[in-house]
Amino acid sequence: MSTQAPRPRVWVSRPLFDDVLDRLREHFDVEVENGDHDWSHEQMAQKLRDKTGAVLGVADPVDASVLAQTPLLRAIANRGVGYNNLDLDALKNAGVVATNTPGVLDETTADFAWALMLAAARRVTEGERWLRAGNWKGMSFHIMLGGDVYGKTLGIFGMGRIGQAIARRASGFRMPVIYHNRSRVAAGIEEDCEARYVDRDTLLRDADFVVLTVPLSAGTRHMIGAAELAAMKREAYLINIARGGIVDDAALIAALREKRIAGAGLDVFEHEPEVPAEMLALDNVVLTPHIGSASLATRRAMASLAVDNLIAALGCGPNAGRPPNVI
Ligand code: 8YV
Repeated sequence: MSTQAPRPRVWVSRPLFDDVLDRLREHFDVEVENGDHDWSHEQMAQKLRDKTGAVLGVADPVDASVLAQTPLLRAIANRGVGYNNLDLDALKNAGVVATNTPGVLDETTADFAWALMLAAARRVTEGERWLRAGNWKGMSFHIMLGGDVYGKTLGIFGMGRIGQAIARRASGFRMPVIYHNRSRVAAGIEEDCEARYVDRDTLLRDADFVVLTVPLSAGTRHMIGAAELAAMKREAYLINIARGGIVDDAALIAALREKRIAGAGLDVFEHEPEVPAEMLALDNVVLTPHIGSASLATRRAMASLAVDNLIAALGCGPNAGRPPNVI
């Protein structure tokens, strides 16, 4: 009588599309959480203690303290492009492969940056709140006067795939595009995006929309603080679709309250999911709950790519041993 080797155990830290989970179930014993939950380091260690792999959300932390308690762990598939939740050095030391989901969410996230630009400048959510509150008593020429988008200067910090997708959309709005990046991108990309490289101070000084697409790291933490906000035009808008922590939220609240900039559109916050009460009280900021990549098709593509990565990283499927998106 032959006994089958036990199948590797895999943890999925948040709900995922059922048909995508079924692909994992072909290879592994899958434990999936059926509700959204923010995990502490201790809880992560406890969940991962007996697992060989995991599909994680971008807020689920893995560092050396977690890895010290997860002897079986071989691979982590982050379901997102950002990976500031992962300590890559610690993962490397522990021999754990980490992957992310680049490429599949660029256009959807770029659309959302534009949604925030348009909503902030044209006071879309503020107008809707006002209407729903029963304030609209008749046509008025003077209500909700906002800023224009067409023809204004778009400034992008971070010219990776998402930054480029944002820039390419600007030509229809006849907007000159300036960008700043750790290093200048290839001439062909600048040409395709009709984007001009400038230094950081020039971008802050000249842009009517300052859009952040940089990853969060020690080098970008609070890269937009009081001094940078003071350097922006009074008519300018700040848009953050990247990560909380890149902006000093307290400094931004002060700048918005004192109308030192015209407004902001924020999809991410320093202490997500908490949004400061002072921020909630302001009308000149559009606030959304980290949904930049949240179209159905894109979230499906992200889930599917994360699962492809995990299957391959754990030595199964057509790409066994060759996960497409090792970080
Ligand atoms: C999130 C993101 O993954 O990809 C990223 O880095 O921040 C987003 O796409 C998504 O919002 C789910 O948490």
